[in-house]
Amino acid sequence: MLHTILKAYSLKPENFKIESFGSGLINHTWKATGPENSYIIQRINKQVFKEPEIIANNLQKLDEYIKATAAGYLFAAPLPAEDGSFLVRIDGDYYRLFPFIKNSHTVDFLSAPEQAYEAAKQFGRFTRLLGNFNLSGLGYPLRDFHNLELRLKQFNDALTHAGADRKKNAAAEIAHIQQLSDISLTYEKIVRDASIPLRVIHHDTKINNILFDEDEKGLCVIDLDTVMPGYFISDVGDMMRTYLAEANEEEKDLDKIIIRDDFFAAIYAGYMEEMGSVLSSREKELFIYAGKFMIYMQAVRFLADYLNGDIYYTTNYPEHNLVRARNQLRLLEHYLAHEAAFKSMIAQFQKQVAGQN
Ligand code: ADP
Ligand code: GN1
Ligand code: MG
Repeated sequence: MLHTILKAYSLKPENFKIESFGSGLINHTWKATGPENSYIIQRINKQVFKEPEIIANNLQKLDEYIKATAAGYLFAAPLPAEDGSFLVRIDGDYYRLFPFIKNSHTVDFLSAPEQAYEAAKQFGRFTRLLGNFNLSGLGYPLRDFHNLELRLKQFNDALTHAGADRKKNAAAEIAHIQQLSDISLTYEKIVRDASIPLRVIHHDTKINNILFDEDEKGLCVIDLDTVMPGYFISDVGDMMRTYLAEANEEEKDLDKIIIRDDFFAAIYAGYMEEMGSVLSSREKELFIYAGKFMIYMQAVRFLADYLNGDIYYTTNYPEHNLVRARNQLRLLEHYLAHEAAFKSMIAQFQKQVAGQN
């Protein structure tokens, strides 16, 4: 089957060594290593992305815009197949091919604040360069992807339908989610008042969605399936969620979840270097809220999936989603305790910037 895909791109399968690649939870990825060029083959998860054509259209439009306005920017777009299409359909599944970006690598854990800075700068640059892109030209591959109000509703539906065992196992986490539900109010007000603008947002700013070069400098952002109109809090918040602690969402030993303030400073510095002159003052006020928003939403999503019987995220053991939810709730608790420290770091940055001007 993977051979058929390579052929659809006029490549000779016998020249390639194909292996599973990466650690994403949604799509399936392979690396096809060839004598000169290598490629990433990806099967789109059709349970999640019901209309993969929307992704292909979005990426094509964004690629054209970038080529016209920011030549030289590395945009990790898929390649056209022999017939010109950006998706290949085989046995009801959709596949695409990307050039494997040479001398690049991803990391699953951040060991130095410089990595957070590089990643934040890349994600900030992405949104900045697409600042004048006409949003009406972008489709929604996932409707309401980061609609926290709806995620809470889905969580409540899951709770209504969950089996007694799962509900009992998750009793403490369910109560915790319910206690913190006010986090959604700020989001709901943002939407109601349209107080901050929609922008071209990546929506999955995990560290393994950044390619680094051999000197650990950021090369580009990848995993563009969820690129669509959204709020900047999604991208900044997911960086907070995934960069601040060394232990990631898979960690079972919750005592290993420790927030590193210097990583917060690095995210702020990197993102603001690109977006500081673009964000409105209201958006800037929401910088810290972004982390609460995303960590909370991820806890809600993992716990809802546990209650639903693990139908969305790949799981490797029975309580995997429950452990992930517990992990995210612990991270959120620490995040809330660090808010004052984050505020004073931002104030210090602003003083420095004012001093420079
Ligand atoms: P998922 O949606 O499953 O997270 P990704 O698009 O992030 O899938 O790809 C999974 C992994 O494959 C990435 O974390 C990265 O290591 C690698 N990868 C993806 N695209 C490229 C590329 N163009 N060049 C090099 N590596 C890539
Ligand atoms: C999924 O595809 P991947 O693993 O990068 C998910 C994100 C979650 C993330 C949690 C389409 O991302 O929203 O934050 O898992 N993507 C989708 O690890 O649901
Ligand atoms: Mg990814």
